[in-house]
Amino acid sequence: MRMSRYFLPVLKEDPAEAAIVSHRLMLRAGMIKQSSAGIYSWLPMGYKVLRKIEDIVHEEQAKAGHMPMLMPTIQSADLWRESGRYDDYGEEMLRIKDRHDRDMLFTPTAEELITDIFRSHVSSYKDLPLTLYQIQWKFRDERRPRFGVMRGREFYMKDGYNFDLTKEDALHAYNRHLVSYLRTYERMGLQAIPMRADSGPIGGDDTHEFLVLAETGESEVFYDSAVTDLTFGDREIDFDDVAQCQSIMEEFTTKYARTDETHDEALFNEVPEERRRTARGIEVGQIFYFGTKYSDAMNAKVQGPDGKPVAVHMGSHGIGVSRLLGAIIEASHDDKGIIWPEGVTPYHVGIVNLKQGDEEADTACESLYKEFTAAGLEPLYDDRKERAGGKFATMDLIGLPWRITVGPRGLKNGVVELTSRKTGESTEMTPAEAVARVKDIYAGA
Ligand code: 5CA
Repeated sequence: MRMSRYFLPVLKEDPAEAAIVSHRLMLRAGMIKQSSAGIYSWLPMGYKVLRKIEDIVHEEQAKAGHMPMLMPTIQSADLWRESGRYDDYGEEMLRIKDRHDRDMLFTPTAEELITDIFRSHVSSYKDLPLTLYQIQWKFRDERRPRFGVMRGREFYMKDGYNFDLTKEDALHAYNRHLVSYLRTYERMGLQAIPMRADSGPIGGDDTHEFLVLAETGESEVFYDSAVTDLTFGDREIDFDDVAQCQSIMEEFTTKYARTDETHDEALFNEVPEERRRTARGIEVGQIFYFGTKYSDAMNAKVQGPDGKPVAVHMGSHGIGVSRLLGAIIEASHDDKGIIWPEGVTPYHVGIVNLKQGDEEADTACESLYKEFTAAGLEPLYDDRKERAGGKFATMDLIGLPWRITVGPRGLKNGVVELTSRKTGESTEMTPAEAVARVKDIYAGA
């Protein structure tokens, strides 16, 4: 992409309405624009990162054997009356009437609709286990939408649903999701700690939230600092291996880590004092096992091995896809702007031409641009006739992890400069070396 043709409406001033850094930086970097309270348009760069996050979620779901699909955002109230949640959900649910005066709603989650699809098409235990998911817009009429995309009213969510014959099988699905989520967040450069939580309107007793530690997080959390030493890394996982998933689940959930909803002071005091931490966290996902809550209410049964009908065991599993942009920025920024982790960066490398119009500089930039593109990487080339200071400030603000600076003076010695956004370190090298270095970095990312 050439900056001269890009739609990147960066703001010079800090917007007054933004109380936290991620919201401020997303507005300043021209990623989103508020349309009404808690509802945003995603401008090209914001949309690009959203898609990258979505891609990672899809890839990791595929590895776990879960199937993508898509359900509508507008649903009939009838299914929600069957489960009893039409009344329970309260004012958070956006209720709509169609022209025939029928009650409709904008989906806040989709347990009812997926259960209806399941009961219409699956009738035998032989078709289990089954896990279906979607990434779709949700609406919750939050009392206090705030912090930009972190607590929106309209937000983008991955929601997945497992159907199993027995509780034991459903608990494997729960563990499988936990394992797959750990890997998903790590690929985005995040440490998200599974914490025992409260299930709220979804229901059930078994639930974990995934929290990214950040001062601006909305949840108060209590944990044993040993949990922050755990990393998932690039272990080989067989998602059908019940014992392997269970042992990873135990590794990550046995140490004390709870949100304020389930915090137990007496248990917490058993953690050695020097390891006890109280902090704040951003909830980027949650997994639930709720047994037969919906299958009982909605009569979703399959024929069991003995020929008798049994209600299926279910769970649901969510990732806050749009919230993740905010969480990643909260975890990775400095006073100049965003610092994208390589896994989600909108463009792999920025090219800054210090003297647009200088024949040699222009030619060198064009050839870098072509080489990166040919290598399957996406460069963002600042080809505007702007002062170098302004170009650097924009690059720092939008936070691409790597920048190549090209100017007539360096080119006289055959070199350009490669700069890391994170460390600020710059190294001179030939253009060919710079291309090779950046290719290497992303080959390993
Ligand atoms: N049906 C279940 C699992 S699919 C469910 O709805 N779970 S949830 O309520 O925990 O939502 C899943 C994730 O969506 C949350 O962990 C959070 O990251 C994200 N989320 C929830 N509400 C909002 C909101 N108002 N704005 C942005 N993200 C949100």
